[in-house]
Amino acid sequence: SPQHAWWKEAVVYQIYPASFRDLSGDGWGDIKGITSKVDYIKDLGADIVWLSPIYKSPQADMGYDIADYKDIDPRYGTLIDVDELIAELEKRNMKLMMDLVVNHTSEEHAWFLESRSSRTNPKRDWYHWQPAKFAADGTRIPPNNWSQILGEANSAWTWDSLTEEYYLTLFTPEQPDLNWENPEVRAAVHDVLEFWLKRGACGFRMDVINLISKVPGYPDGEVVASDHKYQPGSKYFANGPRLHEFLQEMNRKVLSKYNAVTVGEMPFVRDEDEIIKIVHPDREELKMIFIFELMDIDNTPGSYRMTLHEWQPSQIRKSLARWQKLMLDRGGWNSLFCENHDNPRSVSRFTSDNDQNRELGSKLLCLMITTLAGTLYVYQGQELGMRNFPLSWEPEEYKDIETINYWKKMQDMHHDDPHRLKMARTVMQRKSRDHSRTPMQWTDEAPNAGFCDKYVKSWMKVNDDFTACNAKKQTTQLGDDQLSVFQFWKRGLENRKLHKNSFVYGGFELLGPEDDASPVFAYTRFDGQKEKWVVVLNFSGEKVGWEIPHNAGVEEWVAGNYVTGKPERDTKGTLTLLPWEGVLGQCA
Ligand code: TEU
Repeated sequence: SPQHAWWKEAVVYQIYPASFRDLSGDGWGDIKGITSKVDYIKDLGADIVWLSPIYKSPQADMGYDIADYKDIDPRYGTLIDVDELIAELEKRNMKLMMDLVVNHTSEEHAWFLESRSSRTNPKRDWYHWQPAKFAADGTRIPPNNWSQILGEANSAWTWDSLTEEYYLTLFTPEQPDLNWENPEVRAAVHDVLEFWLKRGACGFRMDVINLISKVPGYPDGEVVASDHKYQPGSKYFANGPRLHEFLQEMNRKVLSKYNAVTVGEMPFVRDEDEIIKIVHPDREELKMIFIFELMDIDNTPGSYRMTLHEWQPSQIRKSLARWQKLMLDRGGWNSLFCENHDNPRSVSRFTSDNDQNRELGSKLLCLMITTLAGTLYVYQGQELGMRNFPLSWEPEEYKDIETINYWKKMQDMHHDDPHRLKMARTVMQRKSRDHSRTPMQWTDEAPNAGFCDKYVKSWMKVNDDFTACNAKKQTTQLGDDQLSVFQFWKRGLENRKLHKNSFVYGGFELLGPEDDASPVFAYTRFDGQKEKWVVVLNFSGEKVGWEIPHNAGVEEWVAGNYVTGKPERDTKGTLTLLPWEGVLGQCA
């Protein structure tokens, strides 16, 4: 069984600072607001707080465009506020994880301003500059056909009219990609790492860290989206030839000295061997990564997020079971998440979020994630069962650049086709990143649900359901008859820690069924011969029978999302699962 480490048992709570808690009264969340809620996070059972970026930034992509890695954006506070937050966390035996965004900077970063100032500037080569190409008719065209990740209709290259060259901007034109081939760039990044580790951060979530090495020559991407001028080029900019070398260098030069916790965000990669290389401890690259298989379940293959795609509940089972086994068998380490700031709410996406099912669905996902092997990540509001906002919200309520680009593109293409525009609204309601970015619902106070003062206009509208779903209600509700989603999470995390040798480190076996049509995800978790658990999850809104395997040996069903206490159910024969039901059983 895997070697024990504090960060493997730790629960990470992700905060989206703009939407967590505003104390300064400007309608934006801030660091002091976060510090004021540390007890809430501790009470839930989290050990590490990961902050999405709070650095100085023009906020073209909500802080994922950094203008100064060593300073804090005034709307969030100051470095002193961060020191205070770290101190308050440490008092409670908790730690701070920073978001490191070093595949690109903001176009307003001093490095880029210098790089752009002239072709001969010493920092010219810190970014990816390329001369224009010319079409047959003589018009200027970008160096290749890659599309922007957050604006698929556009080229990933931005023209600089001053120095008359293109520079690479994979996400948006405001986020120029750093050129990691240049050793000075890498040294500058190492210096940033050192700065935050010295200040007391325990480590980093590394934004799109698998994009830092690009295939030399920038080859054209294959044509997959024929209705687009530009194409996804991820084959040539994800997991490029020098990725392992760059990761090992970071580890050797800085991270290892602090035993830093690292989690690499790695979209696009699917190759098992490649992934194991990155997380295998012997290779000293990263401690763990975010794999996107589950997150891409409803994307059209080969496309980015703003698409719909039919999927089956059995895909959840297959994907998770595969990675559970693989990491355990091959000595890697999983990170567990089903929600973050780039995705719709998990209850809306993977289960059913209507008033009748919202709690069941949230608890079903909680039961799943708290009983799997790996380091667990919870995204703010997930512990309350926060859900997507409704279709009726006007397009103006969406604030994210990706959604804005998408809606603009759809209006350009289909302005005379109401049906297509309606479809686009549906895609936005189901897939947009905005859904996870609405303000935290702390109380039932209109109109801002305790996120900010009621006389202040919050930067983003609060989801309409805050009277039914808020932290105050869920943390104070004591009824014997019902556990709130928050309380269910709290118990789940307690049980996970109490039995960490099974749930965090233990073995995993899938308990059937094998057929694609079955929505049941059932598995055992065990600590050698010492203890064994059975988890059965129904990912459908229908009643479904599940044959308890005769060798499963369930002695008692000890928890479930329908009841507070122990579900009174047979331990042999057929288990009839109710819609969205999940149960946890203990074996003899
Ligand atoms: O996200 C990378 C990213 O955009 C992926 O979600 C990717 O688009 C998806 O897998 C494709 O289907 C990170 C940050 O989390 C995000 O907020 C930033 O906008 C982005 O990088 C740029 O920094």
